[in-house]
Amino acid sequence: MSIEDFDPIRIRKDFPALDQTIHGKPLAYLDNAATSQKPRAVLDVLSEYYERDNANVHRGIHELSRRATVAFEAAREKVASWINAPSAAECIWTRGTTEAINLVATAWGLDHVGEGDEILISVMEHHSNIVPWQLLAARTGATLKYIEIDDEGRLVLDGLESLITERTKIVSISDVSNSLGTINPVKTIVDASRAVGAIVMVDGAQGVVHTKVDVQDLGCDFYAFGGHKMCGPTGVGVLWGRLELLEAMAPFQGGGEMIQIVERDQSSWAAVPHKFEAGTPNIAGAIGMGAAVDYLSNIGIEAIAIHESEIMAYAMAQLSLVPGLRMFGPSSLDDRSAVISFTMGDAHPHDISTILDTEGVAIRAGHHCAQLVMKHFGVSATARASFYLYSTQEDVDRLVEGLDQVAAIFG
Ligand code: 7TS
Repeated sequence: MSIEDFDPIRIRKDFPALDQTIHGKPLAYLDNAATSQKPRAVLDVLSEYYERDNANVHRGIHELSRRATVAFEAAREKVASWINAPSAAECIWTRGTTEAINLVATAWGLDHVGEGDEILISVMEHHSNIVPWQLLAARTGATLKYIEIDDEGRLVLDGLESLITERTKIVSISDVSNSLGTINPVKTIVDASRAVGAIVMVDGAQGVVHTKVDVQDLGCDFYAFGGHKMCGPTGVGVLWGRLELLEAMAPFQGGGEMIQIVERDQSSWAAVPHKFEAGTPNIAGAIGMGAAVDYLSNIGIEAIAIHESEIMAYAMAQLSLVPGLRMFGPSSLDDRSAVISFTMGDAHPHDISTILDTEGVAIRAGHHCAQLVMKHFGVSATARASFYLYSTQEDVDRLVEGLDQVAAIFG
């Protein structure tokens, strides 16, 4: 779809949850960085699967199992092409971004990271891309290091050579920050990591939602993302990894599906990706995520990105007029995604969010699982509005009107 044909009002009609009132006011859903709403096309695929095709995958020799398996594997092909993975076999179904990062930190990390080695992440990471590496460092004796951020919430990359050294085994970085919206120069980090032979993992939970991601072009080794922020169901996500790395890795969890032969004292493993998919997977979730890829592909991620940057330009301009409002993150739209974190005078972000909720405006308030970002900026929490393909200028106006109520109460 070209941007001329892109019509958020028509797109909104695809999302049943957007069509409701909250406390008597139409819902303005601005919490998309936490999770997106789901289009009818995805909801239908989920219920059709359960009503017609429900069976376990790769197991039964019966028609329903065949259908479920075909749809499950077709969804894998869809998510692979969404990120331009060289092959669907390199895409492992996980519970979400968090599990995908834990998979790498455990299954790759425990065999490749040791005492004296270094793991590099950044201060702006979501806790999902911090805690797994802390656990790995504690288990192996490795050192966890951080790329700092500046006062606009950008990575400080001066002196990157002194951070990424021969001791660095893995660098794990988000392509887009969930709390600041910063779009990170992942390729620069990949180049510096390649120079010393370090592996690069990208936390793509927020990136893949808003822009075209091409893992081959990025040059990273692992890319993690989930379904629920991109119009798909919760509880499903993908780890993409380079085939040679995945093949050399030990399994993450043991159980059914991931074995070739089980003997009393040992077992051998199924081929990638099944080696990493122990137990009954989230079959409906995977199929639903495939349907979300179809839905977004039909609209076109490029048109969605242009729409979001228009909404962001409008929102930043409008919010900059609100007295006492402080925005965090890059001031330029060029390296900023569809997220605005802010504080307002002395009003606590939870109070801002509560007042906005009474006006039907849904935002998130808190530390956004990014406590290191909050610490950097000397705040305990922020309010956060985040936009998506169905966001409109009217949503932004509703937010600004709601903030007038906040100002009226807090002065
Ligand atoms: N990484 C980033 C950058 C994220 O934004 C999130 C979720 C995760 C990892 C974890 O994803 P999960 O689906 O496995 O939980 N971010 C948010 C958020 O900003 N508000 O709620 C969840």
